[in-house]
Amino acid sequence: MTTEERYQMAKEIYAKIGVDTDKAIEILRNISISMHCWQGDDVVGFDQDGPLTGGIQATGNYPGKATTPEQLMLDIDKAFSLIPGKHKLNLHACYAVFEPGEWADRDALEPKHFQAWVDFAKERGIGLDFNPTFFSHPMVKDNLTLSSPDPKVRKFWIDHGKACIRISQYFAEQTGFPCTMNIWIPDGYKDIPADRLGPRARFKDSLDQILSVDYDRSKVFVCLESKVFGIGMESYTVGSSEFTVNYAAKNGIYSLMDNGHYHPTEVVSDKISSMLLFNDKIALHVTRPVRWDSDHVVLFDDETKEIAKEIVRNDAVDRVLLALDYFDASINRVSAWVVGMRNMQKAFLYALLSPNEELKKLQDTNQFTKLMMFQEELKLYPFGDVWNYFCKINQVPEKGDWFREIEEYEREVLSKR
Ligand code: RNT
Ligand code: ZN
Repeated sequence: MTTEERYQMAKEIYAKIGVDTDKAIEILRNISISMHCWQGDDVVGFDQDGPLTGGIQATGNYPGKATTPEQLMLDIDKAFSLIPGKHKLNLHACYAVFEPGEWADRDALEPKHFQAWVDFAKERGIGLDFNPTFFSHPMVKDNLTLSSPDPKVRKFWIDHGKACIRISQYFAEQTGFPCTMNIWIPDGYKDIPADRLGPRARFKDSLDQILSVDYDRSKVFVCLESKVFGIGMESYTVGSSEFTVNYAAKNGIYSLMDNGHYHPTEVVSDKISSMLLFNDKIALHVTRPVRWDSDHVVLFDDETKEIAKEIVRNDAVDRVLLALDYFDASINRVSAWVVGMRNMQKAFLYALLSPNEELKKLQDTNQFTKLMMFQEELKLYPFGDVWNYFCKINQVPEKGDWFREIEEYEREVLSKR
């Protein structure tokens, strides 16, 4: 049977439970995910050659990682060619591309240092998102940046934040797509602090100063990402959830929830509805924490599906700024991108192929036995046939067929680096 024939059969099966597969495909086609450039080189970047710091870690030593902007761009293109639909590219400030002999420190970065990425995006008709890089730099002193008691350190990072807002605005103006700019700082303490308020007060003031830059809020969506702990910062994190959610709400910016940044039994899928009730937009980093914030590749697993369901059934596809955030250095890095992106899309498709109104009715009429049965039965519906058809009409390989291209790319390109 051809992919089309299988799709026609699946379409009828879904129609019996009131699900329109054509409509689901149409919605999925327009869901754009921000693909993080940092999976391609283990979060190293091009503006310094020190180690990755900030309490985050990429583990593994798989050969072939990108070490130049040209290589990273080539790898990103390869990944995009195997992912259905059109997506955004998420950059970090440490990925500045300097002319030969040129260099600027983080506090002095300008839009021109990202021109190569702007050209890349414009040629492909995609949008860019951005992140100031408050880690892997000698001015991170004692694990502190925007909350540091040292005025010099704090000023340096405030200037970095301001520079990044200007760069984000440039991205939006040049590409025609709004730019999501996410602030995450690693600041925290390994052991029990003597003062929890002081660092947070300084962080608050630093953010106020960064946001005092004049920028167009319809073009740049500034977000603030929380975290519960980092390696070496186990006892106290300045940018906790309460801090970021309150700061964002009070200052008209957005909260970003990374599903690796909570206690292990807490789930972001359960937080989305509350956040949507009080914010016109929310931002997410989808990742896969294995026992800790390990940033494994996103799978088509229960929590990823549940996150997608919350976005779809709350009619919030246009209100969620969605990015992926993981970095696995132990496997082919291009494959890691493709697997994670395709899995996020599969999770959306799964949610879109669910008779959500019907399920809500069962809940509201106390039919929990039937609700459980139905949700379990749905897992065996011919979802894969719809997914394969979606890949086909978007001109990317179906099933695992894309992996042949990864193998060839590894042979021809990555293994020669
Ligand atoms: C770290 C945060 C942050 C980073 C990226 C590289 O725990 O999740 O988002 O992963 O900025
Ligand atoms: Zn994150």
